[in-house]
Amino acid sequence: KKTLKQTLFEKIKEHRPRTKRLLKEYGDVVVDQVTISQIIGGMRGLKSLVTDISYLDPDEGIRYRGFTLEEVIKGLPKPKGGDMPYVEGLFYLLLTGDIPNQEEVMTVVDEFSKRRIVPRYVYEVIDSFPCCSHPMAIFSTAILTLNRESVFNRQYHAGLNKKEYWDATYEDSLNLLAKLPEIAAYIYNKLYRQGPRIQSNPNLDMGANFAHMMGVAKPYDDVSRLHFIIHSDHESGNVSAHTGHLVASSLSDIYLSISAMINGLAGPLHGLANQEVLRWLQEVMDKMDNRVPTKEEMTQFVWDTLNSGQVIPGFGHAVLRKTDPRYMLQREFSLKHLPEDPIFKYADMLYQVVPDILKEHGKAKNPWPNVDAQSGVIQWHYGVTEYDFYTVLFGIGRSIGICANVIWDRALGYPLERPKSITTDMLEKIAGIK
Ligand code: FCX
Repeated sequence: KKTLKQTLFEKIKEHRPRTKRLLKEYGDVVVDQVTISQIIGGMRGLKSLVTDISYLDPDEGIRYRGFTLEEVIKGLPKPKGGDMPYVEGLFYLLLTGDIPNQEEVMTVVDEFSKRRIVPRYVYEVIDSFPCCSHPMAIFSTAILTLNRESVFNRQYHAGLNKKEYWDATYEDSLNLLAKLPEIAAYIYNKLYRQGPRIQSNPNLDMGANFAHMMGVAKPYDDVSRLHFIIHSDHESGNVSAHTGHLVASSLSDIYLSISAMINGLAGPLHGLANQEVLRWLQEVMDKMDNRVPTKEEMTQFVWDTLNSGQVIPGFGHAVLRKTDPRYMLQREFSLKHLPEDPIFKYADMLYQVVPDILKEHGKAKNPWPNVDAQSGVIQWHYGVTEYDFYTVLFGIGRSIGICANVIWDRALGYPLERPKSITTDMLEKIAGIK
């Protein structure tokens, strides 16, 4: 019986010659050109990164290792009685490209369970945070605190061979991923519950264990699995994935890299948008005295937000040009489990009115909803109403994809990332103005 690590190593050995050949024989082949608007405009659309973990098609949405989200959810093994697959199975898929069988998934569940215990000092650091700190700042710091545990650092300083970097990074990644639900549930309890914390249950898979520690009954285990799976990866150029990859490219360990990517995820144009959606909806609800607004009333709220120079959170995307399949999956879940939920009705009303308004507004290249327009709605329904916490959940999911990416970055020997910058003067010369 092969372990995940053995299977991964076989895949790495198969893949290495492909990268080597591209570099050696085709290194000068032109892939893309870069324009001034791309340089000033956040490198939008510039093909300058490589990853095999996932690919984002503007019209179709994300594929993990070639599989659509529907195929991932259908194909991965599920726990007994669950509608959503094991998150550990997703990690297997992202790392190897193969859909694992039940037995293979259980070995990963077992690995995670063995590595889940969080050192006491992490809890002490969390406890010492001043009041009103944002959970993302606490989460990022808790992860950073674990940097002293890094297997990679220890082995690197003992003279680790480059070819083995991925192995130590794999160990660090599993050690960290297994602890993230524990850390997140502890932060949640400390900030919002303050009762005795619910200890984790080593017999449960990641999603079920998280639901158990949060003290939320079924189907919150499936909610957690779905949430972690659909948030795990969105190819390489988004702020969190890119940050994780960039920081790791200097051989910073996985704790430093994941903490950094969490900080990028915490911005309102990226992961924090899911919190912003709920905050915005709450404002609307307050104004409406909790009554579901008419289409006309909602249209007015949306225009008021746009006219005051703010974005509509949960809509638009830098790459996608259609409704986000991650949004649709959550919408389907909501239609099945919480069709009468008032916040869901609000969110659905937004789905009906916002795209046409954004088209009329004429700025956003993509008027359709993204993942963040729905995720908070589901959390709210199951009693997790503290929306400041929502991006932490996104962060657990995203860590899975970024760890897979960094392990492969190291396996394929990707170098330090270091693009070149130029000055405005130089741009003006290139443009022929000067
Ligand atoms: N509401 C209002 N205006 C919007 C908008 C929205 N939802 N989306 C884009 N625009 C505006 C932009 O602000 C920009 O205006 P400007 O010309 O005055 O600067 C213009 O439309 C063109 O932007 P566009 O090219 O379509 O989008 P970008 O690639 O620059 O940015 C994001 C993409 C996602 C940042 C943008 O659509 C946005 O701000 N959306 C709201 C926040 C959000 O939901 N973020 C989460 C995205 C994602 F799913 C995630 O990372 O989690």
